[in-house]
Amino acid sequence: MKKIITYGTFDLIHHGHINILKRAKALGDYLIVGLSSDEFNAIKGKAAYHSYEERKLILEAIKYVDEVIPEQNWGQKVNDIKTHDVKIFVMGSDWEGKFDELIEHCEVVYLPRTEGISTTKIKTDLHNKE
Ligand code: C2G
Repeated sequence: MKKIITYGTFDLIHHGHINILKRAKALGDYLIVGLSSDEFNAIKGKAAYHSYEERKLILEAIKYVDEVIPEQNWGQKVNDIKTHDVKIFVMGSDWEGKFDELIEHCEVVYLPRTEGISTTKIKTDLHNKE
């Protein structure tokens, strides 16, 4: 079984998230998502609208996602790749080059981001409509 892994906050799920999950899954047979915990989001300087449990429930309902594990720190990726026997690590192109050290352990693929959508844009657009 060819396992793929990707990581993120996946707050206020939108079509940009769906696109990368769909394309990541298409690279193999089994997609694991390392979902940022609320505590790790604080370290990333992000405050998600939905809690970890709510974001996990939503991700698990997406047909491209086979397993959700918590992402609690920047350094767990190598261990995750080994533990889960991951063949390909996937991230959006905004992370291009940032995780190339993982090439020792698995294939590293950066996929083009979906233009025109982001969680921040959703929040801003909604605020401006008030
Ligand atoms: N993404 C995308 N297109 C968008 C928005 C997001 O392809 N319009 C991708 C991002 O590139 C990322 C994934 O969707 O691969 C999740 O995005 P975020 O939830 O914003 O994740 P991020 O905060 O980038 O956290 O250790 C890695 C970090 O946890 C990544």
